[in-house]
Amino acid sequence: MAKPTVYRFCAGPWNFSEGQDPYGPPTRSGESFDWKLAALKKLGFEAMMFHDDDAVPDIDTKSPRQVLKEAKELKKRLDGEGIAAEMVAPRLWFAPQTVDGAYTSNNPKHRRYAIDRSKQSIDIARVLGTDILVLWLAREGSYIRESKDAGRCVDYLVEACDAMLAHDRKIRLAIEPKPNEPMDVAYVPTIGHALAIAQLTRDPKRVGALIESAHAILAGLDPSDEIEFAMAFKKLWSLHLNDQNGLKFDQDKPFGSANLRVAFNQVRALERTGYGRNGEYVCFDVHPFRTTRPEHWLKHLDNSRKTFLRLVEKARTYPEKEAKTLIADLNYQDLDQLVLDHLLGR
Ligand code: XUL
Ligand code: MN
Repeated sequence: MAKPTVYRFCAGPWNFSEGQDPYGPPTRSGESFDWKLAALKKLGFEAMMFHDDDAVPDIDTKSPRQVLKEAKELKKRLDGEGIAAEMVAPRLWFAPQTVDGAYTSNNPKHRRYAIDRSKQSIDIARVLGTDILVLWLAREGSYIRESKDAGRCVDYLVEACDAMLAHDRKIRLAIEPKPNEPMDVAYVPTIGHALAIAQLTRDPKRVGALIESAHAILAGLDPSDEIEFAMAFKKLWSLHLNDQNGLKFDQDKPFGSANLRVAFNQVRALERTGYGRNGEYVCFDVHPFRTTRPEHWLKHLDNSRKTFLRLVEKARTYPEKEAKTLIADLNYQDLDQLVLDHLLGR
């Protein structure tokens, strides 16, 4: 039997958000990057994930040389704290060039901007010592269907991936699907879509996925099935655990907050498939509630990990034998109760 996985944890600077939402301003004053780095360390997390402009602020105003210089300085600070860079993700949803899509914009100059910025993110990833480029395809979709050609957009996405794969022989692309928000409908809403795109690229082995619990729930799917599906292809290279209460805006709640059983099944899927055994991190893409006071600023991360580790124990002590007997007997009624009793602690 394989040794139990020792999980390692990760979060991004945006997970220390200040409470702003579309209807109101921040409720906590901003903290510096150094404060966030120290906070991660205090929590005992081992890695940080970065958008390109988390790593190098105001990136579009800086020369490529300056960008690399600042990336190197960041790498030194990370090394000094003993924190690894888990991934880099180009932020392709903020600049005026990405107003109607990045790789799938109808404007060829804007598509070029997106590809160039992605290549630069790969250069940053190389400096920071990670081979994972995460692609959350925020604006690759449509506000109204008639504005774009969905088939052509597949070609554009493949062309963009090919350009990134050609730029660096080692880089791996982890596509993070999400079905909507900010777009009405996204072109890559599920892991199946992401892995299908991978097959069309010049090096399918280097195109995989990142699953976020909330995004899968927004697609009407069970995140544990998405995890098992991606792991069946050996293509789950990163993970954003959080929670989501039904079909509404992306909530990024603490892990297990909305549905403990769905969270348990995700942990069980990770345990069953061996996620983490090749050095993958468990990242929490969670945000503090708007009401959170500064002295409780780290609770959403600490609590997510606490719940995760308790569910690991629940997965490891799950009465497999009893469950097997009930499955063989088609007694799903008692199987259902077995799971509930196990979670409630008999
Ligand atoms: C958006 C989301 C992003 C990505 C990184 O919903 O999850 O934070 O994880 O770009
Ligand atoms: Mn995410």
